Amino acid sequence: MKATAIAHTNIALIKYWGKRDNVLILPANSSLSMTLDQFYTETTVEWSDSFTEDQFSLNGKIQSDAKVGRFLSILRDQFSLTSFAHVTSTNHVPTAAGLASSASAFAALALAASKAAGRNDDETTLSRLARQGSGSASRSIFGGLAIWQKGEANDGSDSYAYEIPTPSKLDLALVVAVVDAGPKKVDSRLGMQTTVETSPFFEAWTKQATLDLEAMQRAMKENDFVTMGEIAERNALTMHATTMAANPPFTYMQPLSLALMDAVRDLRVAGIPAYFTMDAGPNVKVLCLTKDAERVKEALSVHTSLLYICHPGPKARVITHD
Ligand code: 2P0
Repeated sequence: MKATAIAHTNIALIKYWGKRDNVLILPANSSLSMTLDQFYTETTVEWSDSFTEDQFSLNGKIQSDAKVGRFLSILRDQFSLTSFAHVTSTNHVPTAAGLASSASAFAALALAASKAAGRNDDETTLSRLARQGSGSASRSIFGGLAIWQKGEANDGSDSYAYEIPTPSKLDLALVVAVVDAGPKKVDSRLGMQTTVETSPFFEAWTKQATLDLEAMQRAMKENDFVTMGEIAERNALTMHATTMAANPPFTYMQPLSLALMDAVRDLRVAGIPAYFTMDAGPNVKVLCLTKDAERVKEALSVHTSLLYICHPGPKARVITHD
């Protein structure tokens, strides 16, 4: 009753920002992401009747984590188990780079827990499960590019991710520029909830994100990188605009984030197609073509030395099991 799985982080090009159901973790809008080859979580789960409580250790230290505890209860319920679990996770991300992600964590945990329970859940089921740990984890079950469809049902049955083909003629890269390795000032779960409840821009955001996703899929089919980049960049800024109008207002941007965005705009003036995106933290991620990735990295190195060139990565997978 023991299994180890790996899942990679993902970065959304069309963002998930706001829930329509906080308990089942159902999003207000569908999202689209790239799974990254460079950063992943490796997790071992053991279910045993001899355990007297759940236990979770991360990078060698026992943790008390409410989200993991809640998720293990959900898994126990859905797997019809009565035993407790011991969970051991390691984040394979550069030390203190602020890139550890709940997406890779809950995707690896869902897969390892399922396999350790002797199940052979398909990817749709795993994505639906991972979603209940953290929304973005639904996408990390898949490699390459994935869409998390918001679904319509109130029970979450149709809210899961699926893989879509990468544009056939484009060799995509994402350069991650680390701005601040410290903990987030506003946790993403709280940040999106404050936005849903108070931001007058929230409704406009969900409408625009839906249009952006359609336009993004069209651009991808047409291998139109410039349009893809323009949509991703505007989608990220639209998401960040909602936070500035929330009550209390907040932003994830720091001065260095803005400097990096300017550097990306300068690259475009110099003829390099590069477009930024940002999540619930100050790091800036730059979508570009692989042939331009070193040039992008060099341009950003004026502002930060912590830079990583990533490519579309593999799907979540089991590496060992009993
Ligand atoms: C995303 N983010 O689409 C967006 C963009 C952050 C900004 O998914 O509450 O940690 O666990 O479902 O998945 C971060 O939110 O939130 C996130 P929960 P999660 O990648």
